[in-house]
Amino acid sequence: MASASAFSATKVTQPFSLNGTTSRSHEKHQSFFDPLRTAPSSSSFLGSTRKLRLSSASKSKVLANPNRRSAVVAVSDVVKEKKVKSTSNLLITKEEGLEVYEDMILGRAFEDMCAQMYYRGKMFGFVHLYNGQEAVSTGFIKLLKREDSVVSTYRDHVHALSKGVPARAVMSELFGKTTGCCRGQGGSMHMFSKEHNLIGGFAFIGEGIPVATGAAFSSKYRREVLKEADCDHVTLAFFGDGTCNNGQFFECLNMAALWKLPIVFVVENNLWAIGMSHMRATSDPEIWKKGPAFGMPGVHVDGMDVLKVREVAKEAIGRARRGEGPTLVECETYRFRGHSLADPDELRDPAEKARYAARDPITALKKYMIENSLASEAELKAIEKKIDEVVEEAVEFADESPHPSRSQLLENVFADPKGFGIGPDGRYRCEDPKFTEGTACV
Ligand SMILES: Cc1ncc(C[n+]2csc(CCOP(=O)(O)OP(=O)(O)O)c2C)c(N)n1
Ligand SMILES: [Mg+2]
Repeated sequence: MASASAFSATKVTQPFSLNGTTSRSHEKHQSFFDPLRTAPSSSSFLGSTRKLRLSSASKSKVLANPNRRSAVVAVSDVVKEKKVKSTSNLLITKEEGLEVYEDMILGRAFEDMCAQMYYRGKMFGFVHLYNGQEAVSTGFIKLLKREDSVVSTYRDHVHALSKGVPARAVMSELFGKTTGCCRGQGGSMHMFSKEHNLIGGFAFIGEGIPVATGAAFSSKYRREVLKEADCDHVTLAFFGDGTCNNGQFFECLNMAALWKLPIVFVVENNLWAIGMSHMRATSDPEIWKKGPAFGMPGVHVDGMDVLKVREVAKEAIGRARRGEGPTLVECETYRFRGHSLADPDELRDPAEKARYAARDPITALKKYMIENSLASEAELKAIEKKIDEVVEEAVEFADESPHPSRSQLLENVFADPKGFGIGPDGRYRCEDPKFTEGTACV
């Protein structure tokens, strides 16, 4: 059983393995980011660069410090403990497994359909697909309560689906129709649903992190200042590896740790920021290490394995809910398509793509479920068929829905009639002594 202190006792956490309690097909891919490794192997995360090597000086520093490993708490210990106490060796029940499988299939099928619809001219602007990363969205978001919040990026369709926004509302949004979750005004990069506490996709990288931090602050404020004792809402902030080089990331880690906010920072490290390799852009590519630097646990997890992601997510979300503060989780993942549908994806090494394709999180879960008699082929096929129908129906719904009226374009748009900052009297608004009172009417 994951104890309350499993993360909180740690100053530093360590890349971990789950000691064979999850999909055996992934065992050979464990020990990513092991600081004691010097030569990247073809199965490790570091395999994507041939340039990153520990210098012999830093290598001997690491090796000379025998406490380095014992000073850390590995999540494998949490899982081992769970294994001992539980009657089953499995990390998931049949019902949970089927739910997780369905959510990942929905994400994959939805995105594949988006690609088709985009190339048929049904969607406009940039469309960023999530194929390959499903274990992260599903592994985290399916553990949330409805009141919990999710903040996403421009790669946001699947986060919206995992949070329960209906496929038809997401597809309609992509088609720019009035029945979309933002009435067609947001499009691919700006999914939002107040009802589902999806606080937005954000086109600017890093823009969502302060919003998520604010949402987490509001939960804490409601509980501690407004005395809403049952307000234990948690916020998940999803963002990419490239985004971790932006200032907001560091500022928000600081505030979240300082105020012990109920938030989990979930880094989807897919190794690339458009065409920039993570290894070339970041002074220390092990992003999880930045958590302890701010006084919160940092965890690295195999983001191609939904069962491992779930175990880490349970612990991190539990910590946040118990008021123990934030966690930084780095999920090693990979996108199976180009950066966006406008990207011919010619930069990434085909061998790297093939390595990660072989670790497809959906195939891995399917294998695990069948090998452990959690589901039959037929049951999983039935889920795939059901989801195909959901996605087909979403397209039909979106296609038949009306476009917004032209007047909707001007809703919520504010402009000074004579130019930016110039009032109706032709004078600069800032010359008005009452300027600071603002001019907005609501
Ligand atoms: C503030 C800002 N700067 C630059 C960009 C252009 N841009 C779009 S996506 C991207 C890369 C982000 O990579 P990462 O955070 O790893 O996310 P991924 O696309 O891999 O999911 C950049 C630089 C932007 N959207 N916003
Ligand atoms: Mg990336």
